[in-house]
Amino acid sequence: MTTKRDLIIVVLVTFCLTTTLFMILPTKSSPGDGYDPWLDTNDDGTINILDLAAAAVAFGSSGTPINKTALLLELETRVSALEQLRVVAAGFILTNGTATVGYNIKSSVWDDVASHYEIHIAAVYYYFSDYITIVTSVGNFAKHATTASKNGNLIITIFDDVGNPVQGNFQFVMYEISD
Ligand SMILES: [Ca+2]
Repeated sequence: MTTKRDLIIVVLVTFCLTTTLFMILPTKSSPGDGYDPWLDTNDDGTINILDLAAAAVAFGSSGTPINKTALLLELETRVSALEQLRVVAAGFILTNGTATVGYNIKSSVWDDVASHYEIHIAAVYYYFSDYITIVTSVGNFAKHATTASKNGNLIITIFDDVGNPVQGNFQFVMYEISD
């Protein structure tokens, strides 16, 4: 009676012999000839004995199959969604206008005359209604922030609880929605 173990041994021996044969006989197939990336289990661009050996080792195992095509489509959908709503710039700005951490911030200053912060975003001519900019003021006092644009720069004004423009730490994220 042939057991499962015997069958696996037979398969492995067959692969070892096949390996030897493949080493002796030069391959005649050119790269890309009938190449199926789904069969290339180690993703090295070649279907060879290494891919077969991986299947041989896993021979007899079982589990929940995955629908590779559906998985690929799902990933493409997610990437597409990420591309449609893209972070253009972000940062944490201190009271004096210095960015402690920032993404795509070319410069950031406090304008003492205008009483607002002016942020130059790298490679962007900022117009307030072309982007989605979220600003959050930092602290435990009643403050709110507004966005505007001036000469292609992002303008952020922080107001205190009675509506006076003030200095204060804040953080912002700017998104771009693609058409
Ligand atoms: Ca391979």
